[in-house]
Amino acid sequence: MIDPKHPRAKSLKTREEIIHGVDIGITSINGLIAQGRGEAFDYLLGENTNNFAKEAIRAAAAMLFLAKDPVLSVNGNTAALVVKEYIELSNLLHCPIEINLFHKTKERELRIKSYLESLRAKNVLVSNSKTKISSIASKRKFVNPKGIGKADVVFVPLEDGDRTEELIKLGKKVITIDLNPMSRTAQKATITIVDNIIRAFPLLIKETKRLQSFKKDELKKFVREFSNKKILNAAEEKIRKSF
Ligand code: PTJ
Repeated sequence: MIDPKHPRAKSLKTREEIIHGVDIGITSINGLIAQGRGEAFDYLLGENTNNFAKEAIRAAAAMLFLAKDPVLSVNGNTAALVVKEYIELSNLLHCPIEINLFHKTKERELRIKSYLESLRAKNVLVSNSKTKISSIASKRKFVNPKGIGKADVVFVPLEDGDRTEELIKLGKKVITIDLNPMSRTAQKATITIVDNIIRAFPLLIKETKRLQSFKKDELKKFVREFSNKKILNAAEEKIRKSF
């Protein structure tokens, strides 16, 4: 039991959630290392949602609304940390959640599927061994034709790899949440929310609800005026100033 008065209570609770994910077989043991990497960047970013993240969240919500076939990609860490948020966003956007794993086993994939469905996720897709994006080096290449295969916008949080670059080459738009503004995914994505997913995802949902009543032209303006380069520079500047 974590004492709520502990100065690092939130961070300790998040660690427990990842450990629980490993215990119930939805999170890879490698997820512990990824979490540690994220924590280090969070520390340097001040452990709060900076303005550059808020700006990216607004553009991301607008882009998701404008998408024809959006899809939310989930892995072992995101399933452990923000499963309810995934389900809420997928319901708001009427879009699928697709399980896409780096340390892929069919067993873990199916366990994540059952976990999501036990929490009433309506549309959960798994990879299909016959459909692949050959240019992706890892097992992340296997996708579902009804999800990532046909999507125009893919939400790909918490991953540092070559998938984003390849999805972009295929003409898809990628939205990520990543505490490391220098990760390959952060650098190549269309929109990078540099923040902890446990803070950013609830804000993304709030913003998605707020933008529901906005006209298409207004949403397009948010996307058009967004510069990911500017956001990444601001995040790197914040990190440099923390020393
Ligand atoms: O479940 P799998 O098999 O797909 O594996 C998932 C992990 C996360 C283990 C796998 O994708 C991996 O090894 O990821 P990386 O290469 O460590 O990249 C994770 C990225 O997410 C890094 O850039 C971290 O800084 C970042 N990150 C970690 N925790 C958080 C985070 N970003 C936002 N919020 C976090 N809580």
